[in-house]
Amino acid sequence: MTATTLQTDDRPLTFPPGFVWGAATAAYQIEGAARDDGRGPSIWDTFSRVPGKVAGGHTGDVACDHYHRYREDVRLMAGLGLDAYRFSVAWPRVQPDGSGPVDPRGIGFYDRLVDALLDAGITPYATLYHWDLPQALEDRGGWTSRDTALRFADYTGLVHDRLADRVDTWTTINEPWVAAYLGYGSGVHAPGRTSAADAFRAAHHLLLAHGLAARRLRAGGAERISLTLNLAPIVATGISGASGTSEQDAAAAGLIDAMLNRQFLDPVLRGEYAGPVLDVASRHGGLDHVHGDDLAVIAEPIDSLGINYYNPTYVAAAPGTPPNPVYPGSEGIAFPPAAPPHTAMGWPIVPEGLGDLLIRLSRDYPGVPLVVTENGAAFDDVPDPDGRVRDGARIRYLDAHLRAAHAALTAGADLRGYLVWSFLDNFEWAEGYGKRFGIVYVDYADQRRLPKDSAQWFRDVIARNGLGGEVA
Ligand code: IFM
Repeated sequence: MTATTLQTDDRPLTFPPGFVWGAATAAYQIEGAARDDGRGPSIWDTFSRVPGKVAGGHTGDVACDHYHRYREDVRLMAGLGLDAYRFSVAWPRVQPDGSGPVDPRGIGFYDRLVDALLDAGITPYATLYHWDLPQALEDRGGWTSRDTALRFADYTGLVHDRLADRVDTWTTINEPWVAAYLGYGSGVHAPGRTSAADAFRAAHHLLLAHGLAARRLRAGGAERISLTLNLAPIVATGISGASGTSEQDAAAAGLIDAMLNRQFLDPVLRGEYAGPVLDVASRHGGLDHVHGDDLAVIAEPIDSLGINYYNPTYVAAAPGTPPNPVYPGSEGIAFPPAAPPHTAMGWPIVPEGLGDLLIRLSRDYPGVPLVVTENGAAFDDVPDPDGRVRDGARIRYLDAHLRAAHAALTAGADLRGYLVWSFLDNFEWAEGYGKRFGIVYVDYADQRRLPKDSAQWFRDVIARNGLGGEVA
């Protein structure tokens, strides 16, 4: 993609009236209570028990015990003044084996959570799928099976019927690229399969599931329907990571942009697959899983696009390089490491990337309002002896990204809200509990919550609907 990097400085700035401030989490990462109230096993319960798959052998069995502590958590959210809280519904709580009637105990939890949020003046943003596929469906093919998309549409209808009177903002699926390419391509996420052909099939069925669910939600009267994608500017760079790029570097960047970004944006917002995606897919298992009117279903209009932004991806042409398993077709492409600074995940800190992304989306896919549904950083937070978590690095990270988002807004991007990832420290998938993304610290030994300095800072941002001049 072509980047038009916007300049920012540290002056106070204000966001438009009605801008939505929030925080996000996901069910498997925080709820725990993995066997309570009839919840069935998900692919993450299975995968996290496979030795070596998750750092420290951690599982989501207990996580932040949010299932039992949601009232305390909602009180903390209210104390920060959040406008919106984005949570995900655990499919295996609602339908323990992925089909059949609703388990009233499982959906009952979300009933209570939504009521608690509304009582606290916080708008619930419900995500229907954040990677915890019922294991019973994986046993029948998982996302490589078309039937899983049909099951997802039924599940969506059941959850919507139960919560529609109080929830009007719905996200179908979180980060289908991650679910498909880390889950079925590289195998570093559940269910741990390692087949490019399976990853393409999974990606298509996740998109189909989104489209079918969006239609179901629309038919049920849902007001705001969304899909959340993990998107990144793809930056052509020289093989050493230095600037000075060739046409080959630019072509490499174009291909990776198609595989990461356009593979999802184009079907949803244009009703077509990008040419390079079709080329690569046809060389990896073919396209027989793409049926006649699938793209029309996938392109069901949405009311906003959710963007999860963490960092750009750098690529360079490097003949002879074997393919990266998360990017089928990437033979001859290297991913040079980015210059510091990095977060504790090793991800480069590049706030301008968020501004570039928002501008690019507004230019290439006009007409759809944008919401940053995740942005944040893991750092090695440790409470001081006085119990305070001085996470100045996170405050600087968030401040810089909000400045970049504001610059994009000023340049015309239709950005409606910003949700920090994450409200709580939580189970960071294959990294276990070692990586802390929260603005609220969780002491996993006793489940104490300690709002970090960044939480207090975010409260002030929300209260002034913008940024002050000085940053920690
Ligand atoms: O923790 C994840 C989240 O589940 C999805 N988006 C990225 C986050 C950080 O890796």
